[in-house]
Amino acid sequence: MLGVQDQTGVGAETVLPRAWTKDQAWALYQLPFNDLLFQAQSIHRRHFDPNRVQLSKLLNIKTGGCPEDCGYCSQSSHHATGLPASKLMEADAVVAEARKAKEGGATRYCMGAAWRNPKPRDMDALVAILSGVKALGLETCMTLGMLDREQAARLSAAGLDYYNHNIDTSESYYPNVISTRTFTDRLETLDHVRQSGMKVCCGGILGLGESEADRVDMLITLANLPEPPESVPVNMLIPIAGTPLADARRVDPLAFVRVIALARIMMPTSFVRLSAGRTAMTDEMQALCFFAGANSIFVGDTLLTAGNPEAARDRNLFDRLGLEPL
Ligand code: SAM
Ligand code: DTB
Ligand code: SF4
Repeated sequence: MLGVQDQTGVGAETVLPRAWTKDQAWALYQLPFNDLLFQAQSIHRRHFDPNRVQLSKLLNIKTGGCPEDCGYCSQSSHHATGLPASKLMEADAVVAEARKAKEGGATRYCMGAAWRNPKPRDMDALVAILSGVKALGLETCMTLGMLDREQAARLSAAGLDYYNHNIDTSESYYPNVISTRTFTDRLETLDHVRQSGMKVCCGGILGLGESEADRVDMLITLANLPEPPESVPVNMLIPIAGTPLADARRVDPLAFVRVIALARIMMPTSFVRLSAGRTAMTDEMQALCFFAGANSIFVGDTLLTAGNPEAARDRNLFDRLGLEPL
């Protein structure tokens, strides 16, 4: 394995470690900004077309009333956010929305449900939703909370391509954010997803009050999974009134870009998704994130419950940067 000193010089011969240590990751994170971004962009170009960005569309198929207490979330029943709860949507309604997303240029369709975990009675309905969306030729992703081994196998057999389940932050900061499910519970679900043959979508949120070291630790956990996630969403907290994190300190945009760059270097073949929080990012910050290796975004003016840039703003940004949808 090469030392950090060796890793800072980029060349075709650069060998990345198989298991990242804190020292290695932290040394990269602390490089001068230009060196870090140059290295991230160089690695990005080895594995991806740097001018193509994947477009995904999200739909909340079951809103609010969630028994979990995630400190950032509008949908937790522990916080008075004023969000009305709804039941699981009918398959026809989900497929109609997915069709619109496809017509709008999305190639990947992600569906979320505000659950601790799907109940046995939900499984048939989820399979019906999946077969309808798959039939449109879209890549599919779901995020439904914890899954046991059988549920993961059933969704995989029904054609679900990706399962999203985030670790959200470092193992040591995690208890400050969520108390109703543990970091280990999360890793267990990720293992069930991996064993089922589905691809793993797993990342986190910046802006929960965590330190920069926590952010680096989170990436180490992700990169050191038996297989790194194929998709790594990096969210910037959207502060939600009524949640404990409504007044959390904003993330320094340049520190955010560093995390994107480090994710790209540590997980060179994964999609790094610039996820929640783009409405509050300047075009210049997003451009730096793309340069640092982000190559996937959510499009459409709503994420699950919160806002996202309008299509016209994203089109304008893509035009000015010469970016094309993947
Ligand atoms: N119940 C599912 C779960 O948590 O597994 C549902 C999807 S949950 C809303 C998906 C992810 O969205 C969370 O893990 C978190 O990383 C992100 N997220 C939720 N609320 C957010 C917010 N206010 N700002 C930024 N990211 C958020
Ligand atoms: C992820 O990491 N980010 C997306 C997706 N996975 C499901 C969700 C962002 C949610 C933002 C807050 C909201 O819309 O309520
Ligand atoms: Fe529930 Fe997911 Fe929100 Fe946590 S993030 S409260 S599990 S919907």
